[in-house]
Amino acid sequence: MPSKPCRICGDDALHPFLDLGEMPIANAFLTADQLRQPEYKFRLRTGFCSHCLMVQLIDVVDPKMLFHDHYAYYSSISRVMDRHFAGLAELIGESLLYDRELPLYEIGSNDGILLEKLARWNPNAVGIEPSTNVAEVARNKGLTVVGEFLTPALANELAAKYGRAQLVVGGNVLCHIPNLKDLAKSLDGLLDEEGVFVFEDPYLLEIVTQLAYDQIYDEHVYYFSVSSLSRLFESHGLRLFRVQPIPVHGGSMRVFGCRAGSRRPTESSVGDQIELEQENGLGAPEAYTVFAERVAQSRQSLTDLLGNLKREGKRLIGYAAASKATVILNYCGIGPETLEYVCDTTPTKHGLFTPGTHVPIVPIETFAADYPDYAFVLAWNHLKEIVEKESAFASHGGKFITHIPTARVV
Ligand code: DWN
Repeated sequence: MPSKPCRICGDDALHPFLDLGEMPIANAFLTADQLRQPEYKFRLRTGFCSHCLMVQLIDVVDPKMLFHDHYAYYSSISRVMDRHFAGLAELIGESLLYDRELPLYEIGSNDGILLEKLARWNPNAVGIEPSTNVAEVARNKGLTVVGEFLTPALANELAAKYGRAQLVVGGNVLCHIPNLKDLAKSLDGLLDEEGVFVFEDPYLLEIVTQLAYDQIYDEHVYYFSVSSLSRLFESHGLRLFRVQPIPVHGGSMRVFGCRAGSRRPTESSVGDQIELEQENGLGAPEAYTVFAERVAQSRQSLTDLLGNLKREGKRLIGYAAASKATVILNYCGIGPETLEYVCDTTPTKHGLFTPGTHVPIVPIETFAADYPDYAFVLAWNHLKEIVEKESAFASHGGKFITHIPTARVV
């Protein structure tokens, strides 16, 4: 299958390195009626641009098919994420905000998990969220949310209405935006002269090291390194001045940026991280070829483990109908013949089926009512939180399975 030019720099040296096959939309959970209809699928494959170093999806799904009035992911589901965003709001409030009159904007504010904490520091906190169902949850908390995709035109409108921002923030949003040139223009329209932006996204070096291939799906168009991001921002008159690795979502990077001409000095963390990425080979295609080979081995280890347990007559279920679950189940060919069900805390997912593989999704109470032998944690990034809160499962002799980096019983 031919590759495509780089979405960032237009170079035609995009090296395809991983093909996870035909994939449904990760969050397109199905009703019983929809099981009989054909599902939208696209080829899930990634490429690396050796010119601008950006790792990206080769085929991109129209964002309007992903973020709409029934978006399945509500950010407030995890206690760990709630604590994480409380920490981010505190850091922002204590060290980055500099003028109570100037607004701040959160891109992709979802159900308001971060925005409500930021609003305690600055009453002029405005969310921008195109998935209208989750935006409504945030509005019901009394928050101001604009229910649209951020575009340069909207950025100018917002700056005219609320003022230019001392801060623009996005938690797990930047990598979801296919047109990053427009995003840079939007930042230019929104940011005050000394304004700061902060983004957190899954970090490429962690994805590669931990074999977190299930971070790769339709919503995540890019897999950032500090090297690729700093080049991108520099080409648009912006500059990273600090980076900070953070543990959430299996290993993410928090980046802090400003206008290129801002008085803020660039801190050593930026150069140090770029050096570390070079040492780990992220600037050359070979690292990605090796990654793809290890991903195939990881799949084998998982299908072997689950197959052996089934042959021993064990009862297996999936835990958490995360977006990542769609990737794992489809790429590894795991369906209802292996997993009795997937349990999940999100009420709107109950009664639906996993995209592509059609495993029924049930409430967590179903799991607790009749414990299986093994629970395969499909949101491995929440493994610690899940194991801690499900201690009764272990007391009943139940065991958890994880597949990152290779499959094992924990
Ligand atoms: O970037 C994104 C991240 C931040 O969130 C989005 N593209 C979409 C989403 O990805 P995800 O669905 O893989 O997110 P999580 O947070 O890894 O998984 C969430 C799912 O896990 C929800 O359906 C709820 C479920 N869950 C559960 O059932 N019990 C989660 C936890 C923590 C639990 O204890």
